Amino acid sequence: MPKKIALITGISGQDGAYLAKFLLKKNYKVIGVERRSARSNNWRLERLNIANKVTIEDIDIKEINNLIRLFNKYKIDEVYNLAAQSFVHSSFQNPIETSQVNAIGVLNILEIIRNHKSKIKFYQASTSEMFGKHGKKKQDEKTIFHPRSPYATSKTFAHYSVQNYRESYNLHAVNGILFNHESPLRGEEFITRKITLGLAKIYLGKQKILKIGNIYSKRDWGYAEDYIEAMWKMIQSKKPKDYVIATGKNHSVKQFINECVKILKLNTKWIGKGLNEKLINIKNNRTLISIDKKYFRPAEVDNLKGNYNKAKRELKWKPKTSFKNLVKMMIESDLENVKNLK
Ligand code: NAP
Ligand code: F7E
Repeated sequence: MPKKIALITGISGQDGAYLAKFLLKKNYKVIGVERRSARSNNWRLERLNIANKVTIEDIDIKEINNLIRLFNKYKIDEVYNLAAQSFVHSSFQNPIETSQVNAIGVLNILEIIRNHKSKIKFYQASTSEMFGKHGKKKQDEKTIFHPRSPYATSKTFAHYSVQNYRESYNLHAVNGILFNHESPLRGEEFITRKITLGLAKIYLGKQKILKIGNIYSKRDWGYAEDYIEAMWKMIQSKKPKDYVIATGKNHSVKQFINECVKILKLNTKWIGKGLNEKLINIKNNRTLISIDKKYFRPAEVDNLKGNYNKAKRELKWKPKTSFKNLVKMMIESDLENVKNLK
């Protein structure tokens, strides 16, 4: 049997790299879409030892004509659309670019698949950020969206577009509503990685202080590789549907920091309130973490906790990695990274 061909947009990102590794193991031919840039951004594929096992095509998903050429070049079976301007904070500074990629970029691909001769399955990277100010204890597939950022509004547009193309043109298109998922390959600007890298540098004497924003927001943090399997299961299912993927537990940013501090066996305490709250080293009273207003967002998503029962029931999926193990894995990886810094 010929190999199935999977197209991954955003292959240079955290999820793209892990998904490529997963699909290669399943004997797919993997084509990756990457934006051309002067510097190679393949470090994740290299870390996973798969950079030479995937075929890279330089395309920006905002450019529909290049996408059309790509779909004519390969006989694609499955598309995983992971490309996005995915950083919520910068979506407030770049709302138009964010929407062009996260909303119109998705519409570009849906239009191509609709016009294509063969049946192509489509996975869209939807997000728990769409729930925003939800007022529910746990969020599931039926929870009403209340997006709180240009990132979330653009992803909500894409989410509804996928549903609309499924209903209107019978496309095999699914939305994976994934809650935050992290790993040693997470981008350094996201809070989990910012904390593990920052504390690893402080621990090894390479940095004095880490400045962050709102430590009271809560997220349902899972491990990225567990979530990749859910993407694949979703797209394989006979009837295309949308699924929430989460752990069902949440923690605050402050609790994430406390877990890191415990692993590093640092003797610390929190003092002060509001913008003056800080984490200090008890031995010498030095500040390790302080609050900086510039990392706050114009509108915050205070807390997220997912109900993944539908995925458990219908896809036989459940998360495997605990919060404690996730934090440990990230801290240990960043200690190694910092030791190897020149
Ligand atoms: P990520 O690390 O930021 O990766 C995003 C990828 O998209 C990068 O490879 C980036 O390429 C690429 N990209 C950005 N703009 C593009 C464009 N115009 N054309 C082509 N490629 C473009 O994100 P991630 O954490 O892997 O997340 C994957 C997807 O899941 C994203 O759509 C994200 O919004 C969504 N999501 C993530 C989470 C999470 O917790 N990680 C949760 C829910 C949903 P460059 O390297 O060139 O920037
Ligand atoms: O922020 C707070 C911040 O940037 C988490 C993306 O993958 O997951 C991610 O979006 C929380 C927020 O992720 C800092 O205010 C405090 O409440 O790590 P984050 P996010 O915004 O939840 C969703 C599901 C996606 O879809 C997105 O693509 O942490 N926070 N201080 C901070 N956040 C950052 N980045 N930096 C700080 O200094």
